[in-house]
Amino acid sequence: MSRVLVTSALPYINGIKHLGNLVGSMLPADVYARFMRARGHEVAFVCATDEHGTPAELAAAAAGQEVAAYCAEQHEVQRAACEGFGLSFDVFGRSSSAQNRALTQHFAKTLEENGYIEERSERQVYSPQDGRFLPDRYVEGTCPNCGFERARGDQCDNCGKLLDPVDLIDPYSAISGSKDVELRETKHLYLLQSKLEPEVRAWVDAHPDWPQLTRSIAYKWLDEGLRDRAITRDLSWGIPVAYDGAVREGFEDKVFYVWFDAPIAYIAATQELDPEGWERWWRTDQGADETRYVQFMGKDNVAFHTVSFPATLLGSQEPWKTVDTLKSLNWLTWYGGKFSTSQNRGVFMDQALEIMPADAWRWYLMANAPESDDTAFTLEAFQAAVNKDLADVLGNLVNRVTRFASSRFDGVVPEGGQAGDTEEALFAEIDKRLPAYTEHLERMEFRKAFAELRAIWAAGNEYLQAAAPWTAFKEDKARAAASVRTGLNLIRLIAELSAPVIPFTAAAMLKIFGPDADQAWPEGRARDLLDRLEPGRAFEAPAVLFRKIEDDQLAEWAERFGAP
Ligand code: B3M
Ligand code: ZN
Repeated sequence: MSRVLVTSALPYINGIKHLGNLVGSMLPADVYARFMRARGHEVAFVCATDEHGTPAELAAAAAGQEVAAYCAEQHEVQRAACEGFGLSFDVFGRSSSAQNRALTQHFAKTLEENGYIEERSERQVYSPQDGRFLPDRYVEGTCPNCGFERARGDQCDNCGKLLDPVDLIDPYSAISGSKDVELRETKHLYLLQSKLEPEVRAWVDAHPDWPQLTRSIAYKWLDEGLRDRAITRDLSWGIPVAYDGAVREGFEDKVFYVWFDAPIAYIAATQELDPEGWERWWRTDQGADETRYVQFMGKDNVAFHTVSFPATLLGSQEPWKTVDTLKSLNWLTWYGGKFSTSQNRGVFMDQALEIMPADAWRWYLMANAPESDDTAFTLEAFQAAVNKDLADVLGNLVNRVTRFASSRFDGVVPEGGQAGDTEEALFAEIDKRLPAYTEHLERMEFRKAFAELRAIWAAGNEYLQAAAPWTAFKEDKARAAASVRTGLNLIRLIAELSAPVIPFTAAAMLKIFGPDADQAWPEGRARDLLDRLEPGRAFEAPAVLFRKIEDDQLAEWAERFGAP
Protein backbone atom coordinates (compact mmCIF):
# COMPACT_ATOMS: atom_id res chain seq x y z
CA MET A 1 0.00 0.00 0.00
CA SER A 2 1.21 3.43 -0.83
CA ARG A 3 -0.05 6.99 -1.03
CA VAL A 4 -1.63 8.25 -4.22
CA LEU A 5 -2.48 11.89 -4.83
CA VAL A 6 -5.02 12.37 -7.63
CA THR A 7 -5.98 15.80 -8.95
CA SER A 8 -8.52 16.70 -11.60
CA ALA A 9 -8.27 19.94 -13.57
CA LEU A 10 -10.26 22.53 -11.67
CA PRO A 11 -13.54 23.41 -13.38
CA TYR A 12 -14.02 27.12 -14.07
CA ILE A 13 -16.66 28.65 -11.88
CA ASN A 14 -18.57 30.20 -14.78
CA GLY A 15 -21.53 27.89 -15.15
CA ILE A 16 -22.28 24.23 -14.92
CA LYS A 17 -20.01 21.94 -16.94
CA HIS A 18 -21.08 19.78 -19.87
CA LEU A 19 -20.45 16.10 -20.52
CA GLY A 20 -17.26 16.91 -22.41
CA ASN A 21 -15.77 18.75 -19.42
CA LEU A 22 -16.83 15.89 -17.17
CA VAL A 23 -15.10 13.18 -19.19
CA GLY A 24 -12.13 15.45 -19.87
CA SER A 25 -10.81 15.30 -16.32
CA MET A 26 -13.15 14.91 -13.33
CA LEU A 27 -14.73 11.59 -14.29
CA PRO A 28 -11.59 9.66 -15.33
CA ALA A 29 -9.87 11.01 -12.22
CA ASP A 30 -12.74 9.66 -10.13
CA VAL A 31 -12.62 6.23 -11.76
CA TYR A 32 -8.90 6.08 -11.09
CA ALA A 33 -9.21 7.31 -7.50
CA ARG A 34 -11.88 4.70 -6.77
CA PHE A 35 -9.74 1.99 -8.35
CA MET A 36 -6.70 3.04 -6.31
CA ARG A 37 -8.73 3.01 -3.08
CA ALA A 38 -10.04 -0.47 -3.89
CA ARG A 39 -6.45 -1.57 -4.43
CA GLY A 40 -5.76 -0.60 -0.85
CA HIS A 41 -3.83 2.63 -1.40
CA GLU A 42 -4.27 5.72 0.70
CA VAL A 43 -5.78 8.22 -1.73
CA ALA A 44 -6.29 11.97 -1.65
CA PHE A 45 -8.56 12.95 -4.54
CA VAL A 46 -8.42 16.71 -4.81
CA CYS A 47 -10.50 19.15 -6.83
CA ALA A 48 -11.80 22.72 -6.48
CA THR A 49 -13.55 25.41 -8.43
CA ASP A 50 -11.28 27.75 -10.40
CA GLU A 51 -12.80 31.09 -9.44
CA HIS A 52 -10.59 33.93 -10.58
CA GLY A 53 -9.96 35.71 -13.81
CA THR A 54 -12.09 37.32 -16.46
CA PRO A 55 -14.42 34.31 -17.04
CA ALA A 56 -15.69 34.64 -13.46
CA GLU A 57 -16.08 38.41 -13.65
CA LEU A 58 -17.86 38.33 -17.00
CA ALA A 59 -20.24 35.56 -15.92
CA ALA A 60 -21.06 37.36 -12.68
CA ALA A 61 -21.78 40.57 -14.60
CA ALA A 62 -24.01 38.68 -17.03
CA ALA A 63 -25.89 37.21 -14.08
CA GLY A 64 -26.19 40.66 -12.47
CA GLN A 65 -24.41 39.51 -9.32
CA GLU A 66 -21.42 40.55 -7.25
CA VAL A 67 -18.60 38.31 -8.29
CA ALA A 68 -17.95 36.93 -4.78
CA ALA A 69 -21.62 36.04 -4.32
CA TYR A 70 -21.77 34.56 -7.81
CA CYS A 71 -18.77 32.33 -7.09
CA ALA A 72 -20.12 31.15 -3.75
CA GLU A 73 -23.42 30.22 -5.37
CA GLN A 74 -21.90 28.53 -8.41
CA HIS A 75 -19.47 26.59 -6.25
CA GLU A 76 -22.47 25.07 -4.50
CA VAL A 77 -24.20 24.31 -7.82
CA GLN A 78 -21.12 22.55 -9.17
CA ARG A 79 -20.52 20.71 -5.92
CA ALA A 80 -24.05 19.32 -5.99
CA ALA A 81 -23.74 18.21 -9.62
CA CYS A 82 -20.43 16.50 -8.90
CA GLU A 83 -21.96 14.73 -5.95
CA GLY A 84 -24.87 13.60 -8.10
CA PHE A 85 -22.38 12.05 -10.49
CA GLY A 86 -20.69 10.21 -7.64
CA LEU A 87 -17.41 12.09 -8.01
CA SER A 88 -15.67 10.94 -4.85
CA PHE A 89 -13.50 13.99 -4.18
CA ASP A 90 -11.91 13.92 -0.77
CA VAL A 91 -12.09 17.68 -0.99
CA PHE A 92 -13.80 20.06 -3.39
CA GLY A 93 -12.21 23.34 -2.47
CA ARG A 94 -12.13 26.85 -3.92
CA SER A 95 -9.25 28.70 -5.52
CA SER A 96 -10.53 31.81 -3.74
CA SER A 97 -9.78 30.29 -0.34
CA ALA A 98 -7.58 31.94 2.28
CA GLN A 99 -5.19 28.99 1.93
CA ASN A 100 -4.73 29.65 -1.76
CA ARG A 101 -4.23 33.35 -1.22
CA ALA A 102 -1.43 32.68 1.27
CA LEU A 103 0.24 30.01 -0.87
CA THR A 104 0.07 32.04 -4.08
CA GLN A 105 1.61 35.06 -2.39
CA HIS A 106 4.24 32.80 -0.85
CA PHE A 107 5.22 31.38 -4.24
CA ALA A 108 5.43 34.81 -5.85
CA LYS A 109 7.56 36.15 -3.03
CA THR A 110 9.89 33.14 -3.10
CA LEU A 111 10.21 33.22 -6.88
CA GLU A 112 11.08 36.89 -6.70
CA GLU A 113 13.67 36.31 -3.99
CA ASN A 114 15.19 33.62 -6.21
CA GLY A 115 15.43 36.06 -9.10
CA TYR A 116 12.69 34.53 -11.22
CA ILE A 117 10.23 37.43 -11.08
CA GLU A 118 10.75 40.85 -12.52
CA GLU A 119 8.59 43.97 -12.77
CA ARG A 120 8.15 45.09 -16.36
CA SER A 121 6.29 47.83 -18.10
CA GLU A 122 4.23 46.82 -21.09
CA ARG A 123 1.45 48.09 -23.28
CA GLN A 124 -1.99 46.65 -22.70
CA VAL A 125 -5.37 47.22 -24.30
CA TYR A 126 -7.18 50.09 -22.55
CA SER A 127 -10.74 51.28 -23.06
CA PRO A 128 -11.36 54.99 -22.32
CA GLN A 129 -15.10 54.42 -22.49
CA ASP A 130 -14.96 51.67 -19.83
CA GLY A 131 -12.27 53.54 -17.95
CA ARG A 132 -10.14 50.44 -17.50
CA PHE A 133 -7.66 48.00 -18.97
CA LEU A 134 -9.12 45.05 -20.84
CA PRO A 135 -7.13 41.93 -19.99
CA ASP A 136 -7.75 38.49 -21.47
CA ARG A 137 -11.41 37.91 -22.23
CA TYR A 138 -12.39 41.53 -21.70
CA VAL A 139 -11.26 42.16 -25.21
CA GLU A 140 -12.45 40.37 -28.34
CA GLY A 141 -11.57 40.74 -31.98
CA THR A 142 -10.41 38.94 -35.09
CA CYS A 143 -8.04 36.00 -34.61
CA PRO A 144 -4.66 36.67 -36.25
CA ASN A 145 -4.29 32.94 -36.80
CA CYS A 146 -7.58 31.87 -38.44
CA GLY A 147 -9.58 35.06 -39.03
CA PHE A 148 -12.42 34.11 -36.68
CA GLU A 149 -14.16 37.40 -35.83
CA ARG A 150 -15.10 36.77 -32.21
CA ALA A 151 -11.83 35.49 -30.80
CA ARG A 152 -11.21 36.19 -27.12
CA GLY A 153 -8.14 37.99 -25.91
CA ASP A 154 -6.68 34.92 -24.22
CA GLN A 155 -7.61 32.24 -26.73
CA CYS A 156 -9.39 31.75 -30.04
CA ASP A 157 -12.38 29.47 -29.58
CA ASN A 158 -12.33 28.61 -33.25
CA CYS A 159 -8.74 27.43 -33.79
CA GLY A 160 -7.71 27.00 -30.15
CA LYS A 161 -4.61 29.17 -30.38
CA LEU A 162 -3.53 30.89 -27.18
CA LEU A 163 -3.49 34.63 -27.77
CA ASP A 164 -2.36 37.86 -26.24
CA PRO A 165 -5.05 40.57 -26.27
CA VAL A 166 -2.70 42.91 -28.17
CA ASP A 167 -2.51 40.36 -31.04
CA LEU A 168 -6.20 40.71 -31.93
CA ILE A 169 -7.14 42.48 -35.14
CA ASP A 170 -9.97 45.07 -34.84
CA PRO A 171 -10.24 44.66 -31.05
CA TYR A 172 -13.32 45.79 -29.14
CA SER A 173 -14.36 45.81 -25.49
CA ALA A 174 -16.31 42.76 -24.34
CA ILE A 175 -17.89 44.96 -21.67
CA SER A 176 -19.22 47.89 -23.67
CA GLY A 177 -18.55 46.76 -27.21
CA SER A 178 -16.57 49.98 -27.72
CA LYS A 179 -14.08 49.87 -30.58
CA ASP A 180 -12.36 52.92 -29.28
CA VAL A 181 -9.53 51.03 -27.58
CA GLU A 182 -5.89 51.93 -27.33
CA LEU A 183 -2.63 50.60 -25.95
CA ARG A 184 -1.50 52.06 -22.65
CA GLU A 185 1.53 51.51 -20.51
CA THR A 186 1.01 49.37 -17.39
CA LYS A 187 3.27 47.53 -14.94
CA HIS A 188 3.19 43.79 -14.38
CA LEU A 189 5.13 41.02 -12.73
CA TYR A 190 6.77 38.59 -15.10
CA LEU A 191 7.72 35.03 -14.28
CA LEU A 192 11.05 34.51 -16.03
CA GLN A 193 10.31 31.14 -17.54
CA SER A 194 13.18 31.56 -19.99
CA LYS A 195 15.57 31.46 -17.04
CA LEU A 196 13.86 28.36 -15.66
CA GLU A 197 13.94 26.48 -18.94
CA PRO A 198 16.93 24.24 -18.11
CA GLU A 199 15.30 23.11 -14.86
CA VAL A 200 11.95 22.48 -16.52
CA ARG A 201 13.54 20.61 -19.42
CA ALA A 202 15.62 18.40 -17.13
CA TRP A 203 12.49 17.64 -15.15
CA VAL A 204 10.49 16.71 -18.30
CA ASP A 205 13.45 14.60 -19.50
CA ALA A 206 13.25 12.71 -16.22
CA HIS A 207 9.75 11.49 -17.15
CA PRO A 208 10.21 9.36 -20.26
CA ASP A 209 7.20 7.24 -19.30
CA TRP A 210 4.63 10.02 -19.78
CA PRO A 211 2.02 9.36 -22.47
CA GLN A 212 2.94 10.49 -25.96
CA LEU A 213 0.36 13.30 -26.15
CA THR A 214 1.67 14.79 -22.90
CA ARG A 215 5.34 14.59 -23.85
CA SER A 216 4.87 16.04 -27.30
CA ILE A 217 3.01 19.07 -25.91
CA ALA A 218 5.68 19.66 -23.25
CA TYR A 219 8.54 19.45 -25.76
CA LYS A 220 6.71 21.63 -28.28
CA TRP A 221 6.68 24.41 -25.68
CA LEU A 222 10.25 23.80 -24.56
CA ASP A 223 11.55 23.65 -28.12
CA GLU A 224 9.84 26.89 -29.06
CA GLY A 225 11.67 28.42 -26.09
CA LEU A 226 9.85 29.27 -22.89
CA ARG A 227 8.54 32.81 -22.90
CA ASP A 228 8.51 34.98 -19.82
CA ARG A 229 4.88 35.38 -18.75
CA ALA A 230 2.99 38.12 -17.00
CA ILE A 231 1.53 36.65 -13.82
CA THR A 232 -0.51 39.71 -12.83
CA ARG A 233 -3.51 41.43 -14.41
CA ASP A 234 -5.35 44.74 -14.22
CA LEU A 235 -8.38 43.33 -12.44
CA SER A 236 -9.99 43.66 -9.04
CA TRP A 237 -11.22 40.08 -8.52
CA GLY A 238 -8.40 37.73 -7.63
CA ILE A 239 -5.50 37.34 -5.26
CA PRO A 240 -3.95 40.68 -4.28
CA VAL A 241 -0.33 41.25 -5.24
CA ALA A 242 0.92 41.45 -1.68
CA TYR A 243 3.80 39.92 0.24
CA ASP A 244 3.48 39.45 4.01
CA GLY A 245 0.29 41.50 4.08
CA ALA A 246 1.68 44.56 2.29
CA VAL A 247 0.33 45.35 -1.18
CA ARG A 248 3.10 45.93 -3.67
CA GLU A 249 3.44 49.56 -4.59
CA GLY A 250 1.77 50.35 -7.87
CA PHE A 251 -0.14 47.06 -7.81
CA GLU A 252 -3.15 48.28 -5.81
CA ASP A 253 -5.52 47.68 -8.75
CA LYS A 254 -3.95 44.43 -9.87
CA VAL A 255 -4.23 40.78 -8.93
CA PHE A 256 -2.39 37.58 -9.79
CA TYR A 257 -3.28 35.97 -13.10
CA VAL A 258 -5.78 33.13 -12.80
CA TRP A 259 -3.43 30.56 -14.36
CA PHE A 260 -0.77 31.46 -11.79
CA ASP A 261 -2.99 30.78 -8.78
CA ALA A 262 -5.24 27.98 -10.13
CA PRO A 263 -2.74 25.08 -10.01
CA ILE A 264 -1.50 26.25 -6.63
CA ALA A 265 -5.07 25.59 -5.50
CA TYR A 266 -4.34 21.85 -5.75
CA ILE A 267 -2.07 22.37 -2.75
CA ALA A 268 -4.45 24.81 -1.05
CA ALA A 269 -7.36 22.38 -1.38
CA THR A 270 -5.23 19.64 0.17
CA GLN A 271 -4.64 22.02 3.08
CA GLU A 272 -8.41 22.45 3.37
CA LEU A 273 -8.71 18.65 3.43
CA ASP A 274 -5.98 18.00 5.93
CA PRO A 275 -4.72 21.10 7.74
CA GLU A 276 -2.33 19.05 9.86
CA GLY A 277 -1.15 16.37 7.47
CA TRP A 278 -1.19 18.03 4.03
CA GLU A 279 2.60 18.15 3.84
CA ARG A 280 2.97 14.42 3.47
CA TRP A 281 1.16 14.82 0.14
CA TRP A 282 3.09 17.84 -1.05
CA ARG A 283 6.47 18.22 0.63
CA THR A 284 9.10 15.72 -0.39
CA ASP A 285 10.95 16.31 2.89
CA GLN A 286 7.75 15.40 4.78
CA GLY A 287 6.98 12.06 3.16
CA ALA A 288 5.68 13.17 -0.23
CA ASP A 289 8.63 11.50 -1.94
CA GLU A 290 6.65 8.33 -1.25
CA THR A 291 3.48 9.77 -2.75
CA ARG A 292 2.56 8.97 -6.33
CA TYR A 293 1.00 12.05 -7.91
CA VAL A 294 -1.34 11.61 -10.90
CA GLN A 295 -3.02 14.51 -12.70
CA PHE A 296 -5.99 14.40 -15.09
CA MET A 297 -6.81 17.13 -17.60
CA GLY A 298 -8.01 18.02 -21.08
CA LYS A 299 -5.32 18.45 -23.72
CA ASP A 300 -5.56 22.26 -23.71
CA ASN A 301 -4.37 22.28 -20.10
CA VAL A 302 -1.27 20.15 -20.63
CA ALA A 303 1.19 22.99 -21.22
CA PHE A 304 0.13 24.67 -17.98
CA HIS A 305 0.79 21.44 -16.07
CA THR A 306 4.00 20.32 -17.76
CA VAL A 307 5.67 23.73 -18.04
CA SER A 308 4.05 26.66 -16.19
CA PHE A 309 3.09 25.06 -12.88
CA PRO A 310 6.35 23.06 -12.70
CA ALA A 311 8.22 26.32 -13.33
CA THR A 312 6.49 27.78 -10.26
CA LEU A 313 7.32 24.74 -8.12
CA LEU A 314 10.90 24.27 -9.33
CA GLY A 315 11.66 27.98 -9.24
CA SER A 316 10.73 28.15 -5.56
CA GLN A 317 13.71 25.88 -4.85
CA GLU A 318 11.64 24.37 -2.09
CA PRO A 319 10.93 20.64 -1.79
CA TRP A 320 7.53 20.57 -3.49
CA LYS A 321 6.10 17.38 -4.93
CA THR A 322 5.73 17.50 -8.72
CA VAL A 323 3.52 15.31 -10.87
CA ASP A 324 4.63 11.74 -11.63
CA THR A 325 2.04 10.73 -14.21
CA LEU A 326 -0.27 12.83 -16.23
CA LYS A 327 -3.32 11.65 -18.13
CA SER A 328 -4.58 14.02 -20.76
CA LEU A 329 -7.73 13.58 -22.79
CA ASN A 330 -8.93 14.83 -26.13
CA TRP A 331 -12.33 16.47 -26.70
CA LEU A 332 -15.71 14.90 -26.46
CA THR A 333 -17.77 16.75 -29.05
CA TRP A 334 -21.51 17.12 -29.42
CA TYR A 335 -22.15 15.25 -32.69
CA GLY A 336 -18.78 16.51 -33.97
CA GLY A 337 -19.45 20.15 -32.99
CA LYS A 338 -19.13 22.26 -29.87
CA PHE A 339 -21.21 22.05 -26.73
CA SER A 340 -22.75 25.47 -26.19
CA THR A 341 -24.93 26.88 -23.44
CA SER A 342 -25.93 29.95 -25.38
CA GLN A 343 -26.85 28.01 -28.50
CA ASN A 344 -28.53 25.27 -26.51
CA ARG A 345 -26.40 22.46 -27.85
CA GLY A 346 -25.46 19.49 -25.72
CA VAL A 347 -26.22 18.01 -22.33
CA PHE A 348 -24.89 19.72 -19.21
CA MET A 349 -24.24 17.96 -15.92
CA ASP A 350 -27.41 19.06 -14.12
CA GLN A 351 -29.61 18.20 -17.12
CA ALA A 352 -27.97 14.81 -17.52
CA LEU A 353 -28.93 13.83 -13.98
CA GLU A 354 -32.52 14.97 -14.52
CA ILE A 355 -33.04 12.45 -17.30
CA MET A 356 -30.88 9.40 -16.52
CA PRO A 357 -29.02 7.96 -13.54
CA ALA A 358 -25.37 8.91 -13.11
CA ASP A 359 -24.10 5.40 -13.85
CA ALA A 360 -25.64 5.39 -17.33
CA TRP A 361 -23.60 8.48 -18.23
CA ARG A 362 -20.51 7.29 -16.42
CA TRP A 363 -20.53 4.01 -18.28
CA TYR A 364 -21.07 5.51 -21.70
CA LEU A 365 -18.55 8.30 -21.21
CA MET A 366 -15.77 6.10 -19.85
CA ALA A 367 -16.31 3.22 -22.28
CA ASN A 368 -16.00 5.82 -25.07
CA ALA A 369 -13.50 8.15 -23.43
CA PRO A 370 -11.77 10.49 -25.93
CA GLU A 371 -8.34 8.98 -25.37
CA SER A 372 -6.61 8.61 -28.70
CA ASP A 373 -8.71 11.15 -30.56
CA ASP A 374 -11.63 13.53 -30.29
CA THR A 375 -14.85 11.54 -29.96
CA ALA A 376 -18.39 12.50 -30.85
CA PHE A 377 -21.13 12.07 -28.28
CA THR A 378 -24.42 11.02 -29.83
CA LEU A 379 -27.69 10.25 -28.08
CA GLU A 380 -28.08 7.22 -30.35
CA ALA A 381 -24.81 5.67 -29.16
CA PHE A 382 -25.75 6.54 -25.58
CA GLN A 383 -29.05 4.74 -26.03
CA ALA A 384 -27.29 1.70 -27.45
CA ALA A 385 -24.78 1.59 -24.58
CA VAL A 386 -27.53 1.79 -21.97
CA ASN A 387 -29.90 -0.65 -23.64
CA LYS A 388 -27.35 -3.22 -24.70
CA ASP A 389 -24.44 -3.13 -22.27
CA LEU A 390 -26.24 -2.10 -19.12
CA ALA A 391 -29.79 -3.41 -19.51
CA ASP A 392 -29.45 -6.47 -21.79
CA VAL A 393 -26.11 -7.75 -20.61
CA LEU A 394 -25.44 -6.62 -17.04
CA GLY A 395 -28.98 -6.00 -15.83
CA ASN A 396 -30.27 -9.19 -17.34
CA LEU A 397 -27.57 -11.32 -15.76
CA VAL A 398 -28.31 -9.99 -12.29
CA ASN A 399 -32.02 -10.23 -12.77
CA ARG A 400 -32.13 -13.76 -14.12
CA VAL A 401 -29.82 -15.25 -11.50
CA THR A 402 -31.42 -13.59 -8.50
CA ARG A 403 -35.00 -14.21 -9.59
CA PHE A 404 -34.40 -17.87 -10.31
CA ALA A 405 -32.42 -18.36 -7.12
CA SER A 406 -35.15 -16.67 -5.08
CA SER A 407 -37.94 -18.79 -6.44
CA ARG A 408 -36.15 -22.16 -6.54
CA PHE A 409 -33.65 -21.95 -3.73
CA ASP A 410 -35.58 -19.96 -1.11
CA GLY A 411 -33.45 -16.85 -1.34
CA VAL A 412 -30.26 -18.44 -0.04
CA VAL A 413 -27.00 -19.33 -1.76
CA PRO A 414 -27.60 -22.98 -2.69
CA GLU A 415 -25.50 -25.85 -1.49
CA GLY A 416 -24.34 -28.97 -3.36
CA GLY A 417 -23.02 -29.83 -6.81
CA GLN A 418 -19.58 -29.09 -8.20
CA ALA A 419 -17.95 -27.07 -10.90
CA GLY A 420 -18.20 -28.82 -14.28
CA ASP A 421 -17.07 -28.02 -17.83
CA THR A 422 -19.32 -25.00 -18.15
CA GLU A 423 -17.86 -23.45 -15.01
CA GLU A 424 -14.33 -24.31 -16.08
CA ALA A 425 -14.87 -22.44 -19.34
CA LEU A 426 -16.05 -19.39 -17.37
CA PHE A 427 -13.07 -19.58 -15.00
CA ALA A 428 -10.66 -19.70 -17.93
CA GLU A 429 -12.27 -16.66 -19.53
CA ILE A 430 -12.13 -14.65 -16.31
CA ASP A 431 -8.56 -15.72 -15.55
CA LYS A 432 -7.65 -14.23 -18.91
CA ARG A 433 -9.70 -11.04 -18.73
CA LEU A 434 -9.39 -9.95 -15.11
CA PRO A 435 -5.60 -9.36 -15.16
CA ALA A 436 -5.94 -7.54 -18.48
CA TYR A 437 -8.67 -5.33 -17.05
CA THR A 438 -6.64 -4.51 -13.94
CA GLU A 439 -3.56 -3.76 -16.01
CA HIS A 440 -5.46 -1.34 -18.28
CA LEU A 441 -6.88 0.50 -15.28
CA GLU A 442 -3.40 0.76 -13.75
CA ARG A 443 -2.23 2.34 -16.99
CA MET A 444 -5.32 4.53 -17.23
CA GLU A 445 -6.23 3.02 -20.60
CA PHE A 446 -9.92 3.40 -20.01
CA ARG A 447 -11.43 2.33 -23.29
CA LYS A 448 -9.43 -0.86 -23.31
CA ALA A 449 -10.23 -1.44 -19.65
CA PHE A 450 -13.96 -1.11 -20.15
CA ALA A 451 -13.95 -3.26 -23.27
CA GLU A 452 -12.55 -6.00 -20.98
CA LEU A 453 -15.16 -5.30 -18.34
CA ARG A 454 -17.93 -5.48 -20.92
CA ALA A 455 -16.49 -8.81 -22.09
CA ILE A 456 -16.58 -10.09 -18.52
CA TRP A 457 -20.27 -9.10 -18.24
CA ALA A 458 -20.96 -10.85 -21.55
CA ALA A 459 -19.06 -13.95 -20.42
CA GLY A 460 -21.32 -14.05 -17.38
CA ASN A 461 -24.40 -13.95 -19.55
CA GLU A 462 -23.06 -16.63 -21.87
CA TYR A 463 -22.25 -18.79 -18.92
CA LEU A 464 -25.77 -18.54 -17.64
CA GLN A 465 -27.13 -19.35 -21.06
CA ALA A 466 -24.94 -22.45 -21.29
CA ALA A 467 -25.48 -23.61 -17.71
CA ALA A 468 -29.26 -23.05 -18.02
CA PRO A 469 -30.09 -23.88 -14.38
CA TRP A 470 -33.83 -23.58 -15.12
CA THR A 471 -33.51 -26.66 -17.39
CA ALA A 472 -31.05 -28.54 -15.19
CA PHE A 473 -33.29 -28.00 -12.17
CA LYS A 474 -35.76 -30.59 -13.45
CA GLU A 475 -33.30 -33.52 -13.79
CA ASP A 476 -30.26 -32.62 -11.71
CA LYS A 477 -30.88 -30.30 -8.83
CA ALA A 478 -27.25 -30.41 -7.64
CA ARG A 479 -26.08 -29.19 -11.05
CA ALA A 480 -28.60 -26.34 -10.96
CA ALA A 481 -27.44 -25.48 -7.44
CA ALA A 482 -23.79 -25.32 -8.54
CA SER A 483 -24.55 -23.00 -11.41
CA VAL A 484 -26.83 -20.71 -9.41
CA ARG A 485 -24.15 -20.50 -6.74
CA THR A 486 -21.60 -19.61 -9.38
CA GLY A 487 -24.02 -17.08 -10.82
CA LEU A 488 -24.46 -15.36 -7.47
CA ASN A 489 -20.72 -15.30 -6.91
CA LEU A 490 -20.37 -13.85 -10.35
CA ILE A 491 -22.69 -10.98 -9.42
CA ARG A 492 -20.52 -10.18 -6.46
CA LEU A 493 -17.30 -10.36 -8.46
CA ILE A 494 -18.74 -8.22 -11.24
CA ALA A 495 -19.95 -5.67 -8.71
CA GLU A 496 -16.44 -5.34 -7.29
CA LEU A 497 -14.91 -5.01 -10.73
CA SER A 498 -17.50 -2.49 -11.94
CA ALA A 499 -17.46 -0.25 -8.86
CA PRO A 500 -14.91 2.28 -10.16
CA VAL A 501 -17.05 3.10 -13.20
CA ILE A 502 -20.64 2.44 -12.05
CA PRO A 503 -20.42 2.87 -8.29
CA PHE A 504 -24.15 3.27 -7.58
CA THR A 505 -25.06 0.09 -9.45
CA ALA A 506 -22.17 -1.82 -7.93
CA ALA A 507 -23.33 -0.81 -4.47
CA ALA A 508 -26.86 -2.01 -5.26
CA MET A 509 -25.44 -5.32 -6.51
CA LEU A 510 -23.30 -5.83 -3.44
CA LYS A 511 -26.20 -4.98 -1.16
CA ILE A 512 -27.90 -8.15 -2.40
CA PHE A 513 -25.55 -10.04 -0.12
CA GLY A 514 -25.96 -7.83 2.91
CA PRO A 515 -24.07 -4.84 4.21
CA ASP A 516 -20.82 -6.63 5.03
CA ALA A 517 -19.66 -7.55 1.52
CA ASP A 518 -15.96 -6.86 1.20
CA GLN A 519 -14.92 -4.04 -1.13
CA ALA A 520 -11.30 -4.91 -1.85
CA TRP A 521 -10.08 -5.38 -5.39
CA PRO A 522 -10.48 -9.08 -6.27
CA GLU A 523 -7.22 -10.86 -6.74
CA GLY A 524 -6.57 -14.52 -7.31
CA ARG A 525 -7.94 -17.29 -9.48
CA ALA A 526 -11.46 -17.27 -10.81
CA ARG A 527 -12.32 -20.62 -9.23
CA ASP A 528 -11.64 -19.12 -5.79
CA LEU A 529 -13.10 -15.71 -6.51
CA LEU A 530 -16.32 -17.39 -7.65
CA ASP A 531 -16.55 -19.51 -4.55
CA ARG A 532 -16.56 -16.90 -1.80
CA LEU A 533 -20.24 -16.81 -0.80
CA GLU A 534 -20.92 -19.41 1.83
CA PRO A 535 -23.87 -21.71 1.01
CA GLY A 536 -26.93 -20.97 3.06
CA ARG A 537 -26.28 -17.25 3.10
CA ALA A 538 -29.41 -15.24 2.44
CA PHE A 539 -29.64 -12.70 -0.35
CA GLU A 540 -32.27 -10.40 -1.74
CA ALA A 541 -33.28 -9.96 -5.37
CA PRO A 542 -32.81 -6.30 -6.31
CA ALA A 543 -35.17 -4.13 -8.30
CA VAL A 544 -34.46 -3.81 -12.01
CA LEU A 545 -31.01 -2.16 -12.31
CA PHE A 546 -31.42 -0.31 -15.60
CA ARG A 547 -34.41 0.87 -17.52
CA LYS A 548 -34.08 1.02 -21.27
CA ILE A 549 -34.26 4.21 -23.31
CA GLU A 550 -37.22 4.10 -25.70
CA ASP A 551 -37.11 5.67 -29.15
CA ASP A 552 -39.74 8.30 -28.42
CA GLN A 553 -37.79 9.33 -25.36
CA LEU A 554 -34.71 9.72 -27.51
CA ALA A 555 -36.58 11.91 -29.98
CA GLU A 556 -37.69 14.19 -27.16
CA TRP A 557 -34.11 14.55 -25.90
CA ALA A 558 -32.80 15.18 -29.39
CA GLU A 559 -35.21 18.09 -29.63
CA ARG A 560 -34.44 19.41 -26.15
CA PHE A 561 -30.66 19.26 -26.41
CA GLY A 562 -30.23 20.36 -29.99
CA ALA A 563 -29.09 17.14 -31.66
CA PRO A 564 -28.51 17.81 -35.36
N1 B3M B 1 -10.00 25.98 -15.13
C1 B3M B 1 -9.31 25.39 -17.40
C2 B3M B 1 -10.31 24.38 -17.73
O1 B3M B 1 -11.23 24.10 -16.97
C3 B3M B 1 -8.93 25.57 -15.99
C4 B3M B 1 -8.18 24.41 -15.41
C5 B3M B 1 -7.38 24.79 -14.24
S1 B3M B 1 -6.42 23.47 -13.65
C6 B3M B 1 -5.41 24.15 -12.50
O2 B3M B 1 -10.18 23.87 -18.82
ZN1 ZN C 1 -8.33 31.43 -34.46
